[in-house]
Amino acid sequence: MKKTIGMFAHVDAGKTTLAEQLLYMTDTIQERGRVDHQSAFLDRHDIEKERGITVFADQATMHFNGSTYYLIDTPGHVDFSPEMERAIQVMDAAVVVISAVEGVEGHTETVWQLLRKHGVPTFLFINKIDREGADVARVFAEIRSELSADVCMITEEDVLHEGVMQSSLMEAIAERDEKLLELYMEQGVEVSRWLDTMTAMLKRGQLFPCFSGSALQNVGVSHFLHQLDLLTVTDYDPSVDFAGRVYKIRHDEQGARLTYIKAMGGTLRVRDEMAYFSGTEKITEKVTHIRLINGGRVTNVDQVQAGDLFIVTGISSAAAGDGLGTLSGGRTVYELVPTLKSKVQFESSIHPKDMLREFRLLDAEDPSLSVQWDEHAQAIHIHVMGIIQLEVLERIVFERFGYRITFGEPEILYKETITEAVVGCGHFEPLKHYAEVHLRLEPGERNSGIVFANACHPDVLPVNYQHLVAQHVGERDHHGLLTGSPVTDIKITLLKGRAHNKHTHGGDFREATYRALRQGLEKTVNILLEPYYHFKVKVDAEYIGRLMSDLTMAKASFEPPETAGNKVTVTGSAPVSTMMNYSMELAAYTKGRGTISLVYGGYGPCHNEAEVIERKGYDKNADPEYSSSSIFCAKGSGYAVPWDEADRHMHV
Ligand SMILES: Nc1nc2c(ncn2[C@@H]2O[C@H](COP(=O)(O)OP(=O)(O)OP(=O)(O)O)[C@@H](O)[C@H]2O)c(=O)[nH]1
Ligand SMILES: [Mg+2]
Repeated sequence: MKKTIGMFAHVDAGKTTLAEQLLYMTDTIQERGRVDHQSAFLDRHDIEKERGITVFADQATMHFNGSTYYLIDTPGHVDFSPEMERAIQVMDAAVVVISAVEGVEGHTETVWQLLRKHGVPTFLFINKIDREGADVARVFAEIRSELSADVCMITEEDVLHEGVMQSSLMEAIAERDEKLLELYMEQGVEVSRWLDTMTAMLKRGQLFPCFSGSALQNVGVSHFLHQLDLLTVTDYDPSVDFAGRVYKIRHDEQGARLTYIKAMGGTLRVRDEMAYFSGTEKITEKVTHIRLINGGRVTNVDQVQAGDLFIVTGISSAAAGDGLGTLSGGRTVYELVPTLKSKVQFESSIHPKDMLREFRLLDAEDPSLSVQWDEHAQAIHIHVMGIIQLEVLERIVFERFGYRITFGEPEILYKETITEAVVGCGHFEPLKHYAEVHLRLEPGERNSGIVFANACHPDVLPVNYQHLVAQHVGERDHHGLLTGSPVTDIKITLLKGRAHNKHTHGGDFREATYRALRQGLEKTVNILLEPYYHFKVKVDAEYIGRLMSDLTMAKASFEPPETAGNKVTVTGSAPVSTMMNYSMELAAYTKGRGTISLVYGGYGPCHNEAEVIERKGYDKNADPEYSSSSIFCAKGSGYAVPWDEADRHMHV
């Protein structure tokens, strides 16, 4: 059997250490590496070794009990969570590691929600029981109240593999399966039947087995591995047509693109053709090499089968999240998105376009960067999760490309949206050009992004032009009127349009679409949005007064404080802009005893809209990339009509 297992957790819970122990135990590595000794098999990069944190989701292969395991170790640091999220989609099972001292932390909850959304069967491992202050019972109770009541403890006494199952575990299963309970009451049930039921429940997300131990001291790890092996079952079929999913993009030293794929079905051989969609375009390309990866080692192979994870060369533009073969066309939408943006700074002797080329490579590997080229200012901007990510990027750019760079102070990534529906029209007709587009813009649900719909009849506008409009709506972030920030949460419907059978050229529909969008924005009400955190702050009772006044200042909304013993917990949501530096302040006034978890909670109306608009100083009439006017043609030459007069001139 082939199984892909991922390690997930809050930073420092012990994912890499546990993975290392599993690899050692299965004879994959001869010596146990240690994160603290900079010798871990899975934290190979210098940056990871120096900082003692995982930055890249690396993988290793191990064999156990006749099965092949692909083990993916993900970063726990929030700044690298997009890398973690990209890995989730290929998991057959996940292991969530939780420290027996720190318990459930902010990022543990984020990881848990994502795993539930993707329906990944999940095991829990309460780690570090050797440390002072470890309390498995307390942490287990926390897990049941904060993550799921369907988590059940499997101790060594339960020993499922020796044909015995403890009655407490049977009870937990029977509670969730009435038929099995009835059968059990009537005639008794074989242990194998209990096991099958439990495995099925795990797959459906109705039950989550929990273990405890010490990854560092090798306590409970063998028991955990045996149960993991017993309870994860996959049924990949190598005989069907090939289906795959891209989970990562990298480049080799020569800049050749390496596409990391998991085969979900079928068999893939070197020189096979592979089909996928890039945007709306269908691409078919030949696979030139297939390689298996194990830590830093890479081996060439002729073929791979369903359930395997491997690297392919020869594929030019499939991106992480894309489906391949019979899965082509499907793409994963990511939830953990950056809330900050920053400018790339470098010496004037380096040509910006050279730097841009390198950043486009990084962008392919981490699409959450959303690398943007500002033609007007000749500057590169990226989206970022946080400061640590920027420090790591500076190193990566130097090591890989030899450029010394720095980043501008990260700024909040504002967005804009509309609050009233409107129809926007754009017409583009300089001499010998022609395109006209009518779009309905409606406020979408918060955090839904831009959604495109088509209500245009093919008799009104031929289908190929309709596709062009769809493409131009989706090809980039569009500037809003207030600050030039990307517009979002808008449903855009193509109502009608017109092409000319001689004069419509490539690019004309882009002009008309952008102008229609912009004219629509001019005609309706625009508001500014900013990112919010969900927060949870825990302080000693004596600090609650200070905390409440700080939260009020930060424009937070929150639930009534909850008291447990001497500790008070406050949960709520607040703008990223007012809370991003609060952890330092909290540590200072609570003398390091207060804890805070900040989890990205989507966009909401900006708390200081007027101030931000003033500070940004965006002039909507001077944006070189956007115009709300339309171009019409008379007596052989084009002339511009301002947005508020353009409707009367439209041809359709
Ligand atoms: N005492 C004790 N320390 C442990 C245990 N497991 C891990 N550690 C230590 O905890 C620290 C973090 O361990 P890692 O394995 O790097 O944690 P991680 O979850 O991979 O961290 P990130 O990848 O940065 O999110 C290291 O100093 C480990 O030696 C354990 O069972 N007991
Ligand atoms: Mg790690």
